[in-house]
Amino acid sequence: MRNKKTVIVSNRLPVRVERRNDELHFIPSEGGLATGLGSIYQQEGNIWVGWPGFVPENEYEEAITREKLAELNLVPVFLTEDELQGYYEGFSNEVLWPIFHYRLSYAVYTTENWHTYQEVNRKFAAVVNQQSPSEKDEVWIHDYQLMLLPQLVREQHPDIAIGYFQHIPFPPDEVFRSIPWRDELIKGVLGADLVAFHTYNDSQHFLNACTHLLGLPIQNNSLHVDGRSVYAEVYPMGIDFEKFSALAASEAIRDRAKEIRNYYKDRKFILSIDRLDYSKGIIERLQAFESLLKEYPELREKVVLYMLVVPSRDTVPQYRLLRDEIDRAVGHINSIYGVNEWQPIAYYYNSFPVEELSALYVAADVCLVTPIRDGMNLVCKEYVASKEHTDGVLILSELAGASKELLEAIQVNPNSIDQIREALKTAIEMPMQEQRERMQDSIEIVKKFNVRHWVKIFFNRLHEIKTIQKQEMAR
Ligand code: GDG
Repeated sequence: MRNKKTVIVSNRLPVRVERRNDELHFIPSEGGLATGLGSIYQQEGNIWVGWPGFVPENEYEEAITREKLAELNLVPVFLTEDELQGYYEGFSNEVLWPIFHYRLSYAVYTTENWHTYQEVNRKFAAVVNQQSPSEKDEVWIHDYQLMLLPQLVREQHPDIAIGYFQHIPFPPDEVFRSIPWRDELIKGVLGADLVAFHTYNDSQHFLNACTHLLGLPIQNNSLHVDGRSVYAEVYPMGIDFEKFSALAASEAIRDRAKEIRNYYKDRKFILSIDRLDYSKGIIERLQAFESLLKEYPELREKVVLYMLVVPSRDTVPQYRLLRDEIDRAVGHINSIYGVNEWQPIAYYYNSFPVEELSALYVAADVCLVTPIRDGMNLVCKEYVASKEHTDGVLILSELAGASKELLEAIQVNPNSIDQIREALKTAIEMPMQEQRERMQDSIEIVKKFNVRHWVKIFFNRLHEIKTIQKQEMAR
């Protein structure tokens, strides 16, 4: 008898294909999701379905890619440039991303992009359905690019277990209502048996949207949809704690961290790392740093803000504008406050290897994580995991999902320049003993609720829900 098969689906595969000098390269992702789900999709019989990150130029490239990826249990969904434009950049990143991050005025509603989003979700469904899942199989769908997919799979396979995880926030229903196609989106998600979010508020917002928009009554945390119970629950994602902790403990990384600190002459080293995104609060963070230099002139030349911004979505106009705005703000602060010996901000618009990231975490006295909205935020957890042997203080936005877990961080409202400035002052002056005690509490949480734990409890619950549903049917 065939064993149960698990199918993971996400917009991107955990391996990306790159064409360099007419040769295809297969580059594994270091992301948390790839690590957490590695032990699942790499098991024989299981697969991961997603876009491989490039557009093949001909059938030969497509065939080679398919073959190579098959060896890794990966199944590609090939998309054309037009599909990527409409589904990913257009609908996902210009409608869902801004609305789900409470930025109503950033949304651009285009019917054509909505149609492409539907078509691409159908394309993903066709690939999943080709894997001929049977009743005892399970499908775990990830994130907002694939909100229609649970229902599209359900239509073909009424009895299989389907989970959906949303990595970004779910906004209050009156914000979600702004999207012209909101009903179709939640009906799509409701094809799943378990709909999961990082925080309680997100799950409640989703349930409220189902009630207020579709008239579905809520029973505790579940809804009755077409004779099935669908559960909306909370599973905060963790990181690969062991990886970051081991990197931080290694001699090479510790040496590199020392080198970084020496280069900045042992000044208080404040670290900021994000993807380029207006949800991350980068401008406000720069304003707060300037305010620190202005209000506390004695700190000038004693601190350095090391800001790494990783290029992202720079074909979307708002992202290009944000990049220019950051360039201007950094230039302004460095030119006003800098002296020969000292530049207040070391700014990089680049992507670094994870070893360099780890050295920065080890070197940093303060990690400043102040998103205006964030589903979870993994950077702050990676910082904590790198701090078993060195001191440091985490300043964390109360509007990041991680703030619900990391209660010992200095929490700030990310829109308050004053609060961020004062938090920086407190962090810089915090006694070592207090730093250690607070960090130890955070370390325990990040260590225990790591990414493997997250995967395990999600699947356990999905199986449990399937059993409950069967019992309900039998009644
Ligand atoms: C979405 C949600 C949620 C960053 N720079 C480099 C680099 N990174 C890595 C970090 C971290 C990841 O990227 C960023 O993760 P975040 O969680 O901070 O942010 P999003 O990309 O917006 O992710 C978010 C997440 O999904 C998971 O559910 O937490 O709320 O928005 O892991 O280390 N990695 C390397 N070089 C860099 O320069 N190698």
